[in-house]
Amino acid sequence: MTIRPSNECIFCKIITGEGKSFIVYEDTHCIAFLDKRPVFLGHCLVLTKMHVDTFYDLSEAQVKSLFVVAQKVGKAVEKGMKAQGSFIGINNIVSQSVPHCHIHIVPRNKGDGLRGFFWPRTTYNSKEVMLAIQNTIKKFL
Ligand code: DGP
Repeated sequence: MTIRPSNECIFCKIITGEGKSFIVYEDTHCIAFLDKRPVFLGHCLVLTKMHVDTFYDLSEAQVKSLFVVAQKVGKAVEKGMKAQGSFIGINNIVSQSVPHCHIHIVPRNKGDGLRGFFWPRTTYNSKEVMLAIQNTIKKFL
């Protein structure tokens, strides 16, 4: 886990002003800017200014400020882009191309073609399997 601004991190460079970006919101702790390769126009990234690799490395205070800003920016994205809704997501390590925790906010409209964000779904074979998995996860909480 890295919790200090990193010279290697492209998002830290955006935060310090060394890297170019189109910022839509900024406060003491968080920043939001346009994703340069948007799923749809208006797709924003929201992140803490403090470099933290993944969602699980955030402190409780950081989680709070990040989600408060994500809610604010998400509402603005929906209104500004005249979208019917939005998708909010965080990649952690797998599919995470920039290791500085960030929330994707993607404006969505019915029939926009994403069809549930490309997630293939599976099923549980039995209630016993569900119970075993429920207990396995609960052990770590
Ligand atoms: P992820 O794959 O979940 O880590 O998302 C990283 C996103 O960051 C991806 O959608 C593209 C975007 N991105 C990568 N480099 C830059 C950059 O230099 N500027 C901006 N604005 N977005 C970037």
